Amino acid sequence: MGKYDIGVIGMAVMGQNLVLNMERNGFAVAVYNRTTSRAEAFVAAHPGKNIYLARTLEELAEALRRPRKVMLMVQAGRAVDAVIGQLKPFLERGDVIIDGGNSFFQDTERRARELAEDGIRYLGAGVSGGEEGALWGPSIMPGGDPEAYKLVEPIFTAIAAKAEDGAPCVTYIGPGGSGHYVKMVHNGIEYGIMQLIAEVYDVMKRGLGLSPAEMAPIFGEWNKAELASFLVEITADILTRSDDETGQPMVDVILDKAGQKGTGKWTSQNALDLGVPTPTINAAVEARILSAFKDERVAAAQAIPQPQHEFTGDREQLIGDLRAALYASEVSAYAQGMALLRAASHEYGYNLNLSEIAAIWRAGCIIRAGFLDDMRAAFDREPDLVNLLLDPKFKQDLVEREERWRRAVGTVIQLAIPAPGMSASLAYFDGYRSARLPANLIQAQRDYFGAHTYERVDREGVFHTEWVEA
Ligand code: NBP
Repeated sequence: MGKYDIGVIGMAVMGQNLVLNMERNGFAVAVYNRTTSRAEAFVAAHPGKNIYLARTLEELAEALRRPRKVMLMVQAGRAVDAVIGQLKPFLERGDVIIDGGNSFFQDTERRARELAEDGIRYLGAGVSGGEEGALWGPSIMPGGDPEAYKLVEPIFTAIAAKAEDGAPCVTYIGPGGSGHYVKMVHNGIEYGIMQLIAEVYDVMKRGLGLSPAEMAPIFGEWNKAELASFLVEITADILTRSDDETGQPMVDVILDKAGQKGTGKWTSQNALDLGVPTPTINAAVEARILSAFKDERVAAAQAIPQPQHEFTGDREQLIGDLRAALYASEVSAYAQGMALLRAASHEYGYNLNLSEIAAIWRAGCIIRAGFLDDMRAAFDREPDLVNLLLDPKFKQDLVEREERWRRAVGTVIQLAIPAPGMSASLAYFDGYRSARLPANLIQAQRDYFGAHTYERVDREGVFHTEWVEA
């Protein structure tokens, strides 16, 4: 009979750090990696710890207390299916597999169904916080079999980040693939916020001609108040860093081609499938895609005359406007993400608790921010809040900043600096609070060329007009 509390498969950076976190919190951990040398090196680098090196999956299974708990920290996609297939013969009914990677939520639904046939319980757990989070306390979003969650709850509660009020940043999210769904939307919001900060940086660079060293204290200052957040904090840090080789600001020697692993794109794709607007997230995904066209952009920059990017107005005012615009745009991005979660909760029967989700994003994760406390309070006050923009606190915040937000977007457009995230965030706000949109004309056009019919403002029914007189 095994004596280890949990097994972790996948000894890349996330797996290793989660194991160290579990061990530090008093759990005995058995580890396995496909390439054994990697696991050997890890265990050898941490002598004296309560970590057992399993060289085979059979050894791993033997080492674990029953019912076994095995957490996968392998690359999302085929690797997860491969590991499950290899591990299953050594498991028994009632054992629990937890996929802690960034798996697509529908893959998680499928795997849970398939494993249930053999009585194996499955959890899909989103883990956010990068390598530091994994080591010192991530935000964890577990979904799936509720009984299985009870078995891993003590471990997850111990290793999760703790919010300022001491609450662990983990909660049972819901059934099926809901944990990975929430992690996907978390990452979509993350894409949005990163893009918004990058746009502000671009205005400071191209519009105001500030050096990274001059920008850093501005972001540092912003991080002390309403914009306090991990991403603003690391931006200030990044901007102070110099390249060891050239002495140049680090950010200036990094090629402007953004990578992506898919979670942002999945969020946009799923939002389109569910019919939920997420324009800031979509803009962020597209901005990363456009950034990858580096050679084409360089050629186009030569071919097409460049306007004057430099700002000649009141510089202090523009910096204040950018601050207001960043905050308001971030709230808009969160509002879109939360509205998507709300729709998915209905569509997939996830029964999501948006207040708890905001609560577990307060610490440990990449999108942690001071205002998540307010967001949690908003969904506490009104669990059925249809949109964060309607919450009294956030509504007031945005209305107060509206003039500066709008002036910032206008200025940035004048300067010909692309700010698709900020513009999309404002357009979402303007569109959402428009009682009337120009969709009446679109309906007329559809009816004109395709006899798609329309509804009327003055009476019930479905109508068609013969637009072209015979
Ligand atoms: P990676 O995503 O780089 O995956 C590497 C691990 O997967 C290695 O242990 C590798 O084993 C294993 N693996 C692969 Br690849 N194919 C396999 C297969 N067919 N069978 C068995 N093992 C296989 O590692 P990571 O960056 O630590 O991330 C782990 C998970 O956590 C991913 O889903 C990731 O998206 C997610 N995540 C990462 C971060 C982050 O900041 N990195 C943050 C949040 C979530 P090998 O050593 O034998 O090649």
